[in-house]
Amino acid sequence: MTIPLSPSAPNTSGSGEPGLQTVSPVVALGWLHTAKFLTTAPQLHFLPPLEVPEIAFVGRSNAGKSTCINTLTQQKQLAFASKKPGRTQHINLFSLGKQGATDAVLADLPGYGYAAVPKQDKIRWQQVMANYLVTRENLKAIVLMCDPRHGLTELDEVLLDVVRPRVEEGLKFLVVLTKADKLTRAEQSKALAIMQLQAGGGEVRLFSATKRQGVEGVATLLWQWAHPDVQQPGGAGL
Ligand SMILES: Nc1nc2c(ncn2[C@@H]2O[C@H](COP(=O)(O)OP(=O)(O)O)[C@@H](O)[C@H]2O)c(=O)[nH]1
Ligand SMILES: [Mg+2]
Repeated sequence: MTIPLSPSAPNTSGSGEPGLQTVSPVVALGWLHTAKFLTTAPQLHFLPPLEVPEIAFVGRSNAGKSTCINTLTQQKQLAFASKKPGRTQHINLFSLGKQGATDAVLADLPGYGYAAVPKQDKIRWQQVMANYLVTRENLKAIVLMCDPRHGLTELDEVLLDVVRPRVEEGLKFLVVLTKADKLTRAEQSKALAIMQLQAGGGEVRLFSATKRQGVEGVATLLWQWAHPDVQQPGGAGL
């Protein structure tokens, strides 16, 4: 299925794009390294309303989401904190920025599609996810983890349907093709090309935690999305 997302997401060079500034990967990774557990909530209405940009990580179970978050933040346990009893079906928030100066938040949403989960729980989760993705006001970007060996699953497609209207209104969207080390070069190129078609105007990146492929590129993109207006006078972007 082709997803008609908003046309031409800006390139990541930062050159000449209004509101997008250049940042070194070192700065972007340093910023991500400041991630700290903020709070956890079973449903949207338990989350604190926030003003800072929020970047949500979503994907089917086992897609590599926790590993990706831990790699980006360079913290071995951060997203696995989401595995603690009682938190697996929660939305977990991590604050970013120096102490006392949170400038963005990462949201780790529960993985979906795990076969052993009872149907009732699956339905409940889909409702929580849809509610969050549609109504969370400070949500600025969605990062969808996808194992390129499986491609988009039915639930990924449901998610894309849910977020499409917001993406058309300017919400940023990135597909991270995880575990790229499991593919040959040729398979990687093919997976990238196919997903670029499916993701319409969204960004697509190959990523490998084990080979550290794509880490700097994704980090830079997230930093840019969380700091869009820094150069513009009067626009703090919050
Ligand atoms: N080879 C390889 N395996 C990975 C990579 N990222 C995750 N995995 C493995 O994929 C499995 C699921 O990863 P996890 O991060 O727990 O997925 P989640 O359920 O989406 O949070 C684990 O066995 C990871 O070790 C990667 O970049 N390369
Ligand atoms: Mg996980």
